[in-house]
Amino acid sequence: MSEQKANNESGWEILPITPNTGAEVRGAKLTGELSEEELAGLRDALAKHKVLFFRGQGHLDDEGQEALAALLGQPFAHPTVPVKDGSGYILELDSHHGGRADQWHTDVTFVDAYPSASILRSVVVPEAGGDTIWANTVAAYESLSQELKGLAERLWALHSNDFDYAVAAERKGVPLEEERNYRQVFASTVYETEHPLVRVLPDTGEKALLLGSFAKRILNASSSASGHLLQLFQEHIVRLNHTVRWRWAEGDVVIWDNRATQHVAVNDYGGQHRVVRRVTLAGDVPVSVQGERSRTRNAGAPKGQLDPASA
Ligand SMILES: O=C(O)CCC(=O)C(=O)O
Ligand SMILES: [Fe+2]
Repeated sequence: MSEQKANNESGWEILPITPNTGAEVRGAKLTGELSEEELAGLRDALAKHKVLFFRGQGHLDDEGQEALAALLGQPFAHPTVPVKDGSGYILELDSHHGGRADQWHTDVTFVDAYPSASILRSVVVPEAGGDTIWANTVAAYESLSQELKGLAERLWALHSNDFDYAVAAERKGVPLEEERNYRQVFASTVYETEHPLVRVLPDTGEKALLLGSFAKRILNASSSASGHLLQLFQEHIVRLNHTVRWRWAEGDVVIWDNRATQHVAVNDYGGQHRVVRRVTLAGDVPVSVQGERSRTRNAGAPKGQLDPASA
């Protein structure tokens, strides 16, 4: 590896895919036993590029992925979806069992301290299609006008995991029954959290927009105004200039900063099989520009027993 290309303390090559979002890392073998230099290099590259792509990590099995997660942070189990059998923290998304994350989202924002990062490994890749796209929510904040930054900094949104699976089931190529089963597990208990639309990231002081498909409405706005505001800011976040798109190969691993990105799995592969496995890392409670922390409204109320005041 030439000096010039080893542009990081890890000794790995870090090749940006777009100027502000996503980099491919070459020369790395991900395990639960990275050196101090590799770990520091990984953290620096993640803070800078927000999404890191690693090809050729076929040596990693579930245990290895969990060991890597434990080295990077505190693994965090999904609040409602059971972990894969025999694993501690692995969430499996299998397209034959309704596992299609085809709406833009940041992972698990319906809880207050949602994950700081996610580690995703591809296990079965469709012959064509099934790419994943990430959007950089720091770049999205920065590209707003001063006026819209000011507005966003004053808004709060309610995030919840409860939504109408029957509506979501209109999606191409997904049998209704398959979708329904998945959604029933996903929203078996209801979580609701109020988050600021702009959070200040603890490590870098960067400001990031916080929305995605778990954001149901803007607080203190009519339902019409709320709908328009959600659309305005969400569409801005996912503008192509803020995104990076990845064509998966088996054995790829992607690590993203879940406080600084949203992502979506493109649902264009019909009945082809696609399997990915994820481990998320525990995060911290967001803080607004004014220094206010996100607020929990419901921490896992059984469905149907929500406080009516919060409906
Ligand atoms: O299937 C994918 O590519 C992304 C799935 C997803 O949203 C996740 O693992 O958090
Ligand atoms: Fe996700």
